[in-house]
Amino acid sequence: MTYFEYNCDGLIGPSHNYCGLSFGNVASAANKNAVSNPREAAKQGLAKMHFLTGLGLKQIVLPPHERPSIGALRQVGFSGTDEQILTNAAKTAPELLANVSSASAMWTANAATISPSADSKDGKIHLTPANLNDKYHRSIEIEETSDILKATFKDSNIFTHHQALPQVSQFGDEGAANHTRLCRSYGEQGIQLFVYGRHGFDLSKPAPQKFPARHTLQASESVARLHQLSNDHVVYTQQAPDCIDAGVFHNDVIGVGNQNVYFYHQDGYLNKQAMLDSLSAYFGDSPFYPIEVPANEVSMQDAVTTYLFNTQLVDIGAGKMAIVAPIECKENANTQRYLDKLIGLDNPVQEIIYRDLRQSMRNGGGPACLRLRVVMSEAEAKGVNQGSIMTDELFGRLNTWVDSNYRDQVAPADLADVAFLNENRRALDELTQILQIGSIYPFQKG
Ligand code: SUG
Repeated sequence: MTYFEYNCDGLIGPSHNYCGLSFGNVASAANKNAVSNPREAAKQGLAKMHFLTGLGLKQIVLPPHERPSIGALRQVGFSGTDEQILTNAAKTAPELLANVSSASAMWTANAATISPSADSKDGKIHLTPANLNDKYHRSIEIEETSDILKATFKDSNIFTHHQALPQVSQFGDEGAANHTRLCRSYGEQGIQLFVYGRHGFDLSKPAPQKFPARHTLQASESVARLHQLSNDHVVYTQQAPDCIDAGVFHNDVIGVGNQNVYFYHQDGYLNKQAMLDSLSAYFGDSPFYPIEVPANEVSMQDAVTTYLFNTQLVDIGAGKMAIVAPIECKENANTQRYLDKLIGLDNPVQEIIYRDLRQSMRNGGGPACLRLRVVMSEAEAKGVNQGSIMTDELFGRLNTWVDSNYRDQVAPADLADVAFLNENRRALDELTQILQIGSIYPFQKG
């Protein structure tokens, strides 16, 4: 049986905007109130997906959420027609409207944590949507994310969908952005690395001082239990608090892994040696390549501005891997020098591919933020909604759909426009037909 890694990318939504909502995310704060270009954003994301399929990789498309979320406004007491609610919120609670309008669900690395069947005691693929409870604008993603995941990973004989963890800070869960599965080959039982920012209950334990640590040890442990992982195939490690204070709000901004490679920054972890020892123990006599980037070659600051570690490390066949990096890594002398050197070293990484994802990067989301990984066999992949799987034809249809439905400029003030809300709903309704995914949006359910 052949197993593949599927990348499930979030299609960037028609109301993609910059409202500066993420405290601790340097790029989001720096671009507050900038004018966005949703059309360009969606096309940059689609081009990345299509490019990866061209490399022989498997790709799934996850649709955007409906934004602004009228349901979220109703939950906090706005009433009347959808149009009245939008107008009233814009007038009386503009900061709330900004929060319920974020296109943040596009970063599907935060949508859920997924464990493949080879790692779970019951041989099923387990999915737990992240509660994202550190930020209000992200916490409202859970319900729609769960619906989208259930509509995409349809077959309940293959996929087990769990509920999100309790919606309190002790169980702060940011999903796969803090989770990496390493393995000898995709179909074998792997080792799952869970990286957390703080202890959920014991406040005397190390934690950052300036920016929030969004993800707790208790969240990671809960997901491992739900997914029926065996204790000797799980590693928990804490991100260095200073690194979070420097703007590394998720582990995928400071480390990325694939199969037998873990690529990470020297100063990323509180107890790095214990983490590496546990990973090495799993690999035993078979090769394991920890690639540590020294701080004197690439500073933490360089890592945060270029997203060197928010790269996709992908298998390109014949034992080789490529790094898919944001173009910003090419524009920074330190990261470019490092990447040029890396492909000459003794490890499977043989190629660096730079992609322009600036529309997403301005909100703090690089190539790896845009994707959620799931390992499936060919047989398991039959349980996925087939209309969501990227093909040349789907790429063409989605590009045409974006061209005819997306604006090329959105300023925060546009989010209050009733015509914009209706325009986006029409577009999303059409999208569900293209993906043949059924009625996933609240406005479609009536
Ligand atoms: O949660 N930005 C996201 C970026 C998430 C990146 N994901 C990963 N690292 N996996 C966040 O901080 C900004 C939205 C705004 O400001 O409008 C935002 O939510």
